[in-house]
Amino acid sequence: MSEMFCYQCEQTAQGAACTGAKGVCGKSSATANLQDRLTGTLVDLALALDGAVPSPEEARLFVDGLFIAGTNVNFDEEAISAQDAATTAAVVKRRAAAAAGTAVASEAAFDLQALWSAQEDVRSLKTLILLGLRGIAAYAHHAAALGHRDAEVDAFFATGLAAIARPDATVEGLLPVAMQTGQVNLRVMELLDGANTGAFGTPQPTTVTQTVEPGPFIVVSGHDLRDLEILLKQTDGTGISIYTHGEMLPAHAYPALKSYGHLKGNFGTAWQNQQREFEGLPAPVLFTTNCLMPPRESYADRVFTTSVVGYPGLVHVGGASVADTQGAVVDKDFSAVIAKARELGGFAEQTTIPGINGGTSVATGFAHGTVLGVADTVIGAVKQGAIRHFFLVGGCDGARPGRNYFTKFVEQSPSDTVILTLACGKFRFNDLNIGEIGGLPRIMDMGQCNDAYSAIKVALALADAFECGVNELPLTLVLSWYEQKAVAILLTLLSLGIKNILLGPSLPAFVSPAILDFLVENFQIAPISTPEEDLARILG
Ligand code: SF4
Ligand code: SF3
Repeated sequence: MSEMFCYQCEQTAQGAACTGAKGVCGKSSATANLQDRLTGTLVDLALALDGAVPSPEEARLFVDGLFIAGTNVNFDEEAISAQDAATTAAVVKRRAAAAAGTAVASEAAFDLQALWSAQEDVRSLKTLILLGLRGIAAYAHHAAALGHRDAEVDAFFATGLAAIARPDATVEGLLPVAMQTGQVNLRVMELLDGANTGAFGTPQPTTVTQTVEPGPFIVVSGHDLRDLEILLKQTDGTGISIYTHGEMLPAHAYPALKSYGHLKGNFGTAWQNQQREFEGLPAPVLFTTNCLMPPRESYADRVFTTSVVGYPGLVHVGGASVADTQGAVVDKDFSAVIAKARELGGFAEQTTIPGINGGTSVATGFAHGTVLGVADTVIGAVKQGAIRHFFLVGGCDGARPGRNYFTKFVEQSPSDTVILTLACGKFRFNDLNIGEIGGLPRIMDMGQCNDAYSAIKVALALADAFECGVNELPLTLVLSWYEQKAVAILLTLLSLGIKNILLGPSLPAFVSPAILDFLVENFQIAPISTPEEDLARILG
């Protein structure tokens, strides 16, 4: 097969779908089709479960198999095939157990083509559910790395996948499943929040330098805090410094991680700038999760992947990253990355990689624990009129030129408004100095996309304090989306009844006109226009 069909992310070709031999992200049709096959096998597993709760091994297959097919996660056909083979074995085992020793008629494998060719509104909702499940899987993966699982979440992988397999599914039948996807995502984000804060403490406001010290160092990208911790342990006392990249920035705010003196600072900005930022880098880069771009030849020899991430030709560090509660040996061994850091030696002199707007440091650590810790100050400031409005300007970044909307929006926001942010879209403005209100910075970084839970918690607490609904708060969500975690988060917000969300830089290709009408009518969701117009309309 040389044709592919993929429309799961914001940069999809012509805003419609990547077809042909290669996607915009660089994914080949062979890889895309293998990912579809793996997804079909996961549907088979869901159907074979027939309502039973997945075993821990089966849950792991759902989590990793769904995550692996996300945007910019894994381009390695061998790795995807191996995941498919392991899932197929689990399907065979389940079917055999269900048949209780009697001969089982071999059932046809689910072909994802059936989804792509369904009636457009059914296809749209089924896609929302599937992509939402991929987002949930990412969060569940990180929580599992810290030893946290949830039976409700595990069971929903099977429920959701079985729903997308139904040939007789209707819009009316699928809408509640899409809302349930959002609710389960809220549960998994809560699980992950508990896992992160339980393991590493409550994030504290922290200013992080973008200056890299001379000497050997390692850049860590992706979202997995557990992998970062393992690497910090293995490099402790070696003279090798660790710098975060992209979504790893909020790691600096966790007490247990910031206690490592060699976790020095942050390198670079959002994922789409990596090819430029890694060019000629005298250090290795470790990708713990997305977003990995096809590496340029000039630096491919220094990029390492681990866990669900993969790219042909890059060195993959295997082994488990499962938390060992007994404090015994951790399987994962980063010595190849460490050896590369020594070989490359780092910069000879102090080197600053400024942010997009020229700033040389960025602040993070304003998760729900911190913001709600000063809730009285915040509430007082709103009541006295010092804070007129809150904006949550957050989400994934990407390469489209229209994304400078978010920088301009923040720059033009009046001085009596607060910008809460999260995920890698913040690199467009987190190095700006736009001042303070009542001792609090006007830009507060709540963390990774994984920490959207923090924003929801703060919004619900504010609504409680003001004795109103979230939609009545002086709060507007201005979200940038790129990949599947954003889909899961959007479904969560809708399932909570949150209205008037502004979404950009473009609306998802997989939302059909009728489903979009439904979202506009029921949730008043709207595309971004210009910062001037949107600010004027919101602030009245
Ligand atoms: Fe295209 Fe995005 Fe799919 Fe890549 S992940 S093939 S860019 S739609
Ligand atoms: Fe998304 Fe890659 Fe930035 Fe976590 S996952 S935010 S794009």
